[in-house]
Amino acid sequence: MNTNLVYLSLGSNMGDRLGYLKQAKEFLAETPLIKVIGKSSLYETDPIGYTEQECFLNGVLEIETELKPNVLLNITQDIEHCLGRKRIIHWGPRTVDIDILLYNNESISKPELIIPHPEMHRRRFVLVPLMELNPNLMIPHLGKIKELLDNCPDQGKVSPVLKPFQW
Ligand code: PH2
Ligand code: MG
Ligand code: MG
Repeated sequence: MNTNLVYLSLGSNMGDRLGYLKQAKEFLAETPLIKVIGKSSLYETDPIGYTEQECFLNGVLEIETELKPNVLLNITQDIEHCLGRKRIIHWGPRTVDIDILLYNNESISKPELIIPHPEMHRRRFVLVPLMELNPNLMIPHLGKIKELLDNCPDQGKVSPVLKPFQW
């Protein structure tokens, strides 16, 4: 079977944020046909978009998978649901959010799934952990990760969390 290299962005800003992120990572690692091969540090980040909400913990995982993008999307949504996510406010507070950032070098544009993630270049809480994992990454249509970070309009706080609180 051919494996695919995928980057996932995870975030939480409700309740036991670290616990939710750890559980989400474990669920992914236990899923057949998914292998977690890299994890960034976790970062404490200012909320972007809808700002009347608590700060987030954010991180990025690198996985290898034989799953097709739509199957992977269903799995990430099942995990969000299992961990108690309710969709109330668009871009609002959540126990855990798992977004597919990149799937190999592919571009996908379907109503339910757009890859590369259409907001990723506007979000330091995505670019900083992604760059930590792979500083030479080239993102389809968007270019080099380092240049995206240098030109990113978002100046919100993205600060690494202390070691004992890592996932
Ligand atoms: N997710 C959002 C909206 N805003 N802000 C931060 N800091 N981190 C997030 O994960 C986040 C956000 C929608 O998915
Ligand atoms: Mg999101
Ligand atoms: Mg999402």
